[in-house]
Formats: sequence, structure tokens, C-alpha cells
Amino acid sequence: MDNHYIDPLEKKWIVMVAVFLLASWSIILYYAIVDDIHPPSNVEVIDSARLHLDTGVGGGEFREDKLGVHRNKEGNLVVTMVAARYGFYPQTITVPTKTPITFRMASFDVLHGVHIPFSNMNTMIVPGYITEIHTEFQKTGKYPLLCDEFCGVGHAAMYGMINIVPKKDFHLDKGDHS
Ligand SMILES: [Cu+2]
Repeated sequence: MDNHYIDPLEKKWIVMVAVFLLASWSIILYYAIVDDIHPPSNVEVIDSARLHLDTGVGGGEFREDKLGVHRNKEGNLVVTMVAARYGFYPQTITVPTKTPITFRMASFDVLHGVHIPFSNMNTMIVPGYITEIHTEFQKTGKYPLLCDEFCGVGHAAMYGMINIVPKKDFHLDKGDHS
């Protein structure tokens, strides 16, 4: 038997594995392009233990009274949220459809994730970093905001709500600030 002999059964498996790999890569590539799914590119550090304070890295952006939906200086919608065991703060947010929205999120304690079903929003919230996501919602409705990184015993109960309303019906609440 020469050294280049490959058993027919083994050949079959080589082909099957190659086909499977190509299929998986194609599916990933397809959804990356069609659904605009990509790894978050924002790298911005923050001191997770000082989120409630004005001092230190971050300078109070994630202070409790500053959380929620607001407009930045340029007039764009920004949602500032904190993820902490076991919840998202604020718990419920209301945003309009067909409007570019920037989410800025920080973890108060451990690694969390955020996933909104039927949207391209799915990312980790790593302690020490600010997670920034740019998205635009097309459909109205109420969706859960789920934590998809196991963060402790209360993980399964960690969720918020996002209420997406038609653009014309959207107004910033009195509680929100600009
Ligand atoms: Cu969690």
C-alpha cells in the first residue's frame, strides 16, 4: 500500500466536512451581509465601579438620573442604559421607528449581553467598556431586551422592554432629558 492511499470512507468524510464548513461559512456570510450583523467596533473604556459618580473615566454619563432616551447635541437619539445583575436600567424604553438610534450601555458588575429579537441588536456588555450600537428599527411593537450572557442565578429573569412606536407618535417623556 503506498503512502497516498486514502480509504474511500475517509474520502467521503473529508468531502462531508468540507461541504459542512463551506455551508456554515456561507450562512454566516449571508446573514452578515443581509442583516448587517457584525462585531461591535467601539472601544471605549469606563470604570464600572464608578458608574454612579461624576468623577473618573466616563464622567457621570451613566449616572442614574441620566439614563434613558435623550437627544445629544447633534439632535440624534441616544439610549443610555446600565446592565446590572439582574436587570436593565431603565427597565422600559420607548423609541421611534425609522430613526437612527445610538445605544450606549455599560455593565455595573459582570459580563452581560443584550439581544433584541427580530433586530440586528445582539452584543456583549463587558465590564470596563462602553458598548455602543447604532441601529434603526423598522417595525413597531413591544419586544423584550434579553440578557444573553449567563451572569448568575438571576440570569433567566434579566430582561427589559423596548417599545417601538411609529415615528410620528414619538415624543420624549418629561422624565427624559435632552
Ligand atoms: Cu445578565
